Amino acid sequence: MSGLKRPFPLAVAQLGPISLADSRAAVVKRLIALLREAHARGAKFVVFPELALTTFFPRYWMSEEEAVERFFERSMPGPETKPLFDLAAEFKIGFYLGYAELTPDGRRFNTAIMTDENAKIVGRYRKIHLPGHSHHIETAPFQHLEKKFFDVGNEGFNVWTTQGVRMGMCICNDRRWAETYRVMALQSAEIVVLGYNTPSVNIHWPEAPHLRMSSHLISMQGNAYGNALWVAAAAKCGSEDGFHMIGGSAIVSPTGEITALAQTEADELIFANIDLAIGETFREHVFNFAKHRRPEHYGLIVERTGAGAPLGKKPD
Ligand code: ING
Repeated sequence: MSGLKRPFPLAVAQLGPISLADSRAAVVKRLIALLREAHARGAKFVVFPELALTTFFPRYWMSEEEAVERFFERSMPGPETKPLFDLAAEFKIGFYLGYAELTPDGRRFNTAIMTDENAKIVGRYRKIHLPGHSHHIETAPFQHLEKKFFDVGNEGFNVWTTQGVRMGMCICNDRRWAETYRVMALQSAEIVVLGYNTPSVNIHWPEAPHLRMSSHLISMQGNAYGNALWVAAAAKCGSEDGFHMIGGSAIVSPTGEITALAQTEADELIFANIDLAIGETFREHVFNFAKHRRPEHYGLIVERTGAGAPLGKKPD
């Protein structure tokens, strides 16, 4: 008799580099190979990376029009991605897929969708925390132009129930912000799934490369623990036309422990038959929000955007 009380077989499909020269069709073939491996492992859900269909194009200066032309999807699924949806439906596997979304009325989002076991889209998330800048930084070895190419997500952080699991989504930089997880945990999320593209080099100050990996992992470990969540994160990584991004795809437990971690910077599937009952235990005791939280003292979190003056309450 397995010790797992509420098992859910979960896979994270890490992608190695995608070059500017790679077609969407070639990338979808790689996604399908990873989906087949997930199926062989018995997974019920697979997490693919952020902007999983193309190279991480926000590193390049170009006009919004050129970016839209070359890197955005007008429909999901589209002709190139339909084979992935069809095979997922055959395998009865749900998935998270990140891509650049062009809406019919011309808005641009860094988006992820979640499908159920019949490849029906049940959730959509548009990235809220857009890092980087919108102007050209002459001195930088590459750009990080998410604020130029994408609008801020307009649909908030949501949680959907799929295959009996309450699952939320976020994207990349969102994983560094405590609010991301708390808003979903307050909607009773059990798992947060996300994709990311994280450059190894910091263009703003000479940050030691190892810190890119540690901040990536502690952001998820700390917030998984603090919100009694499973967190599953899929990297697109390795050197894309000479621009390196970290790997470190991981499945993180509500205990804060890393349950599975990628070993390479290439296409690689990691897998864990996670026990959702672990989160239930932490939500019952340590992080029983209803019992222990005191929102009357948290006002600044939503009243202020940037840091301001201390409240300086005088003892009466
Ligand atoms: N990439 C990076 C990320 O948040 C970054 C950008 C790296 C911001 C490190 C701050 C520190 O992982 C994306 N795409 O958000």
